[in-house]
Amino acid sequence: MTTFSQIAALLEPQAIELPSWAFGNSGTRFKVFGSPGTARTVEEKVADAATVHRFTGLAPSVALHIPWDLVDDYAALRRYAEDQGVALGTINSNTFQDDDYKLGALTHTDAKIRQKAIDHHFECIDVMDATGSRDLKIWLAEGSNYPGQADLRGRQDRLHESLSTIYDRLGEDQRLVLEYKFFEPAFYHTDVPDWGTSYVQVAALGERATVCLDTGHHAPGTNIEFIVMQLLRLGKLGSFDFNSRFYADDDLIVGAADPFQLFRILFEVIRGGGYPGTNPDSEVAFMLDQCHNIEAKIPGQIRSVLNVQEMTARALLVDRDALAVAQEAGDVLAAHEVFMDAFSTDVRADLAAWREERGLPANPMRAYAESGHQQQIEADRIGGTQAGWN
Ligand code: LRH
Ligand code: MN
Repeated sequence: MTTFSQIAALLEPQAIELPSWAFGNSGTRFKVFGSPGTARTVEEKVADAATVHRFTGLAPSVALHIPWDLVDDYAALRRYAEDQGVALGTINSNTFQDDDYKLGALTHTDAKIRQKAIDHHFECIDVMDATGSRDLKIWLAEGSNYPGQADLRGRQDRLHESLSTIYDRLGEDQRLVLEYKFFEPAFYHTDVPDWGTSYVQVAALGERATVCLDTGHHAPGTNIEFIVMQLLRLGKLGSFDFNSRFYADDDLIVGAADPFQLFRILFEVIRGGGYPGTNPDSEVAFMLDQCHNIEAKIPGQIRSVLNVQEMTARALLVDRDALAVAQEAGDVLAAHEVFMDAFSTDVRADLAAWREERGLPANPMRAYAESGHQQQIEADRIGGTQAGWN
């Protein structure tokens, strides 16, 4: 059995990017609840992300969503973030809230609409130039609601044409990550519904085009860790959007709904060379993509990165040699036992000590609750409009 002390150093380079929009209000079509102390500006969202990093040491960057995080001076925002102790990360485009995109954006039959959507991505790349971001993340809401409504083949061809135009605008140190989702807001077909379609589209673009895997974007029962294995094997796993769900794209705290699934995913990340602690050359980005509809947002993000760290530690505890021996021998139960021994190992006390050794609070959730920070921002952030999906 691998011991915690044998894997402790492998936890050092873990970095989980936070989504700016997790610090604003989000909800469902039924209700978006506000809550005291919620960020009102991009700067306050960045400051909240920095607070999570201060208490965990796990979240050195924050992703932006355009235009939700529109500012006049991205170079100034970059300096502000650095002063707060974080970097600006993935730039997320948005072609899902404009009336012109009702029937599509990059796939639209009208070349003028496609060009408008392409121009939006050019603007996002300009933002990346100012923020120093590497990744342009594209999630497309595009699809149809009724059979016959759309020419599925024609849309794929137009999508390739549009993505090629965007890809050609990227700088040499910049990447495009294409996120797939099997449904919603389209309910009959989605133009990028699964890993295979995303892979086919990005493989046709070039080296710096990869796939984004959002853990909430699969049909129930999908073996997500198998997809992780395959995309790593193909060298096309660009990034994760971590969250968890019981039913659909619930965007709940990662590991909350199914901690064992998170463990299995992280095991395949490690086995496939996607974890920087065991493969320093890994280029996989780890991001959260969540909405804290009813719970406080900063502690929600703290809990989330701690869940990823905890399941990473457990996955690193898998005795790979013993596992390989049992697998090679076809010893089904022995192999499963080796795997489950690691998952069943409580690493919380070891992680608490690991944090203290690094000047971090042993229990970041308790430390945040006792810090008075939440009360402070609730007192300070009076007036103005709380941030949201607009
Ligand atoms: C789409 C998605 C995408 C983001 C949005 C906030 O469901 O996962 O990654 O743009 O959530
Ligand atoms: Mn996502």
